[in-house]
Amino acid sequence: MVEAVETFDGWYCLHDMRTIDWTSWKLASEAERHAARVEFEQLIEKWENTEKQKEGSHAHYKVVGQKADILFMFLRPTVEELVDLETELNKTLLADYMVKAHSYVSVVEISRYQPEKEGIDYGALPEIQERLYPTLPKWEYISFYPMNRRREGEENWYTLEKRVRGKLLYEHSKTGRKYAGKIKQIITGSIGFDDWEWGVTLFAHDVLELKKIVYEMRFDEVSSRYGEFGYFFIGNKLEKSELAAYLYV
Ligand code: 76R
Repeated sequence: MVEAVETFDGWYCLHDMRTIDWTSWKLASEAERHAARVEFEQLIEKWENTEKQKEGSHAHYKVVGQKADILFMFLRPTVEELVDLETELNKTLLADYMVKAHSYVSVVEISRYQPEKEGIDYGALPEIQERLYPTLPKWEYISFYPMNRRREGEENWYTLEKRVRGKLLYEHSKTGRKYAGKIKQIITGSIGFDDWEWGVTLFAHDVLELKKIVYEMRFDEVSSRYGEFGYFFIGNKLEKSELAAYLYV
């Protein structure tokens, strides 16, 4: 049957990319810059507390290339919390020196293609809970990109039977599992939320593994025939402790 697959949906997700306006930042007084940094560190501490309470998670990376300077990724139980968080960030002193570069709104998603035994509440399983409400890994590199499933002539994901889609995704997962321990992936769904259908966020210790997994997956039928890719953001971890060194010129 050609039908939608059920999904488990977890925390709501905002990818927020900003470019630092170095010119105005350099013109700010020492006192202004100090106040902006301290206030920002306090905001990060607030996010850290939320993460400790398991009420959300966050990550911040230095973007390489000219698409942005900082990439924030936030996970929260509700969209309201994401909006409040974004507004709080917008109101900081540091935000006066940042230009919005990009954003992406989605929700952590696990699709339920594999047959499920009756009587088991899969959504309640600890391994599923951990994936729906993840504490983001503090790994060295991140890659974020949005993607679609194609619907063009013979290559139409949305006219394939669910069983066939499940099989293709199962093949895809076998490629994915080869990268266990090297890549951590978070798939977020964004149909109805943002311009693409899914957001892919990958974390890696070794930046080259990002290229390797994405390249290898291009040969899986689910990507070669049905994958359409947007733009890529790639970044290196920005530690709270290096914020001063990063900001001061
Ligand atoms: O949820 C599961 O783990 C079951 C198997 C699985 C599904 C259903 C799985 C495993 N993925 C699934 C769904 Mn995936 N994934 C991507 C990308 O660049 C590219 O070509 C694709 C980007 C990567 C790198 C990746 C990694 N996956 C999806 C979906 C939703 C499709 C839908 O519902 O139509 C997308 C868009 C997507 C894309 N995937 C895995 C990985 C990895 C590493 C795994 C193995 C995870 C593990 O078992 O440890």
